[in-house]
Amino acid sequence: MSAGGAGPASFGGGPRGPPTTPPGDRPAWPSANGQQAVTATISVSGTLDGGMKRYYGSGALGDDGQSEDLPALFELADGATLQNVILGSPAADGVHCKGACTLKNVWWEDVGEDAATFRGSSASLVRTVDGGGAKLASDKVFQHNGAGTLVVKNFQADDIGKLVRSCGNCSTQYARHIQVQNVWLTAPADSLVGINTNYGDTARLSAVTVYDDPGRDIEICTKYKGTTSGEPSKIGSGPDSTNCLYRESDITYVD
Ligand code: ADA
Ligand code: CA
Ligand code: CA
Repeated sequence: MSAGGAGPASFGGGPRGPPTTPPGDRPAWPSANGQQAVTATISVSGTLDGGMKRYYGSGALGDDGQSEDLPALFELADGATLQNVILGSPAADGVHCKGACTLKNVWWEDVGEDAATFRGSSASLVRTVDGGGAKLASDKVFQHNGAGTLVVKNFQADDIGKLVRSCGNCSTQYARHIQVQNVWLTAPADSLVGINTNYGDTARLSAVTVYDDPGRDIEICTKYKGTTSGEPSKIGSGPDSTNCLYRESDITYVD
């Protein structure tokens, strides 16, 4: 292969570059290229490319528990990109995004309270998670607390609670839209996506592969009645034409 066109063959692809794998192929979990303790939240505006370094919490960020209001290892400004990063353990509250941020090829080896939280009050906001993966989430991986859309694509998750949840009880609630495309989920897990139908949430799912769930225990799209205080109540699950927008054929099971 020549060094022209799409770029030198030594760049892109593989565990050290951005995902170039076509839809359908699950990439290998990457190995870290060095590591760094994070003792104070790293603010990101523009792009932070970690070169596949592992970042793990220490000191004030050394909490591996499930208490709410933990600080994040990375806090992304509106428009920021975090890429080629591994979050090790402990990971506290992972990544916080204030607006239309992008997480590209970001991997969580042992999710903290959650992996990433998305905020921002504009209905036109779109944030994107492209590539990467998450393991060992006691509860949620992606917490959508803002308005607008969250896209998760080319992502793998293994032993989690929920992959994406539209906040069930945030004090300000919004209509939230979730797109999950080309995602590999390995049991155990409670749910792929959880949405609040009473606030007009939608989830569009395509090319989802579920591994090791012969009992079909994982809920694909769980519907709740969200609240602004107290616990949300579960209404049901499964595809429909208004909120959980997918067909059974969008989900492939590999038992
Ligand atoms: C839980 C909690 C929310 C919010 C969320 C989060 O769902 O009920 O209020 O704290 O976690 O962002 O982690
Ligand atoms: Ca939480
Ligand atoms: Ca959290």
